[in-house]
Amino acid sequence: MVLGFDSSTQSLSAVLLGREERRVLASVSVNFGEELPEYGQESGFISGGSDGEVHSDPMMWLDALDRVLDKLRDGGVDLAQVEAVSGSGQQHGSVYLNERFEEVVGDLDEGDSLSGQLRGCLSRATAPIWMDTSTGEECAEIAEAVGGDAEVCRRSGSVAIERFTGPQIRKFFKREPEAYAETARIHLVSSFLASVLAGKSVGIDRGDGAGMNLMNLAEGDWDEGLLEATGPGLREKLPEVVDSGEVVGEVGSYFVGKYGFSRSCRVVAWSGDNPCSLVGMGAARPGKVVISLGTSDTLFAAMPEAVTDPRGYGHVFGNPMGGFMSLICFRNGSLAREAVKERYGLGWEDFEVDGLARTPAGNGGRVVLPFVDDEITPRVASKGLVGVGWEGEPTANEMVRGILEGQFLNMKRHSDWLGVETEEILMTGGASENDGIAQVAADVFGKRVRRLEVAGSAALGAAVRAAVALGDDLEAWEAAVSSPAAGRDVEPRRENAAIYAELEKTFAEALKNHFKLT
Ligand code: XUL
Repeated sequence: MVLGFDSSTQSLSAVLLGREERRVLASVSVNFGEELPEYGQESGFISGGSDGEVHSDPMMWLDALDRVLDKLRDGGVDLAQVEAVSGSGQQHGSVYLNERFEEVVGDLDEGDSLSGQLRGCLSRATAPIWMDTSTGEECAEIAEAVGGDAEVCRRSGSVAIERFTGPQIRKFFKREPEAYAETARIHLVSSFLASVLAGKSVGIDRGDGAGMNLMNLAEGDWDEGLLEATGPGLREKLPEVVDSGEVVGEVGSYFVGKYGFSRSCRVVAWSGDNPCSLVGMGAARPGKVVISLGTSDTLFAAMPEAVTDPRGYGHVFGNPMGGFMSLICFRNGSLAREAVKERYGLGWEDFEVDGLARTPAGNGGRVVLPFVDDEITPRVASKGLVGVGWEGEPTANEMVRGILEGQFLNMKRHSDWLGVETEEILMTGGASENDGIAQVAADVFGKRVRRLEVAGSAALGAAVRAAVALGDDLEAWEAAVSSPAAGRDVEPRRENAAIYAELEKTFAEALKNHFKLT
């Protein structure tokens, strides 16, 4: 058996996979807001931060880890049978530890809780997480120090980004220099929890490490120039960079004594949630592009080479199975689709194939710039929904088609740098259930769209990574845990190929004419 954890923004989950059965045997979860109300972090973070600051209490994650293991053990799982554990963490979040950490984590007393023993090891009481946007100034300083944003992107895989760990570390160093000086170790959420499990400080993997603006993507190690631009003495404070598949240790005695793990149970490096999801969705080999339709939409795909987005919007992380992966976020996702639905008094059936059939594919060569709200890909301030090519206002039906075509044309345009031929699209998230939405995506990309129903793909991916680290076959696991929903594939309509090839140019032109692009 192998165990995969997922420490996400709102909960900590675990999924247990049977290596012989090749299936999920158990899964449990602890929701921070509901089950640890004493932290007062209803959605997993401390509310009311000023100037875009969003932090969480790392002790809450530790209490959740104890609880998740309690639930597994009390649910009858024989944890002694677990041969390897790995995990996934919300990306970018960082935990700051003093010099006591190494000693305390190596000698945890099973009679006490994790948080009770590790609280005194924090050199910063709270952990900035990925929702934090408070480091604009530090991003500019880091970019300036190494020669501009394009250079930060060339080195690290992303331009300097507010939520990324490097700018967050720099802000801490500037605001609290004494506490920074007392910090002996800075961990990511992923490597922090892996360290607790292993009973010693372990490395940061290349998947999650790439989300820090500190790792040189091509070299797969900390980048001297970025380290220097970020904070003094930073190299000594960071753990080493390790392969995502590396066995970083065996579970510590706390977990053996308290939960019954075997002493030989291996801890495989944890990674970020997006890298783990890539594995959990069966897209770890180049050729599949995952589009997740949620509040925001995201597109991610495995990439063989360390190419970066020439426009600086997308990110490149390490692929836990080797090579690289892209992650591109589109802020205007379901919220924008819902805004159209509400504004025009429509129902989701109007977005279905029948509803879309009221208008011709390509809206007669007219496009909608689909930014109801400010967008990050491309980085533009919203001007509301802009219909380009209409004499008057688009009708409700035209707007439905327009926003969907606009969103997928925008995704296609801004994922044109991945350097890998798309074989098929794996779609997930609430809106992917809608056949009309899937059809527009298939037509715009000219590729088959397959629907994935993978709840908890990050924990699943982490567990699969643990199994692969033990020598299991990745393809066999992918086939077992992440097969697309049968009978729900959507094929691109060949008759529309020329229309969309033309519309892509119209869209790019409209973008350029209406917005000042960076
Ligand atoms: C990715 C990002 C989020 C977090 C939390 O860059 O910020 O997806 O990983 O899920």
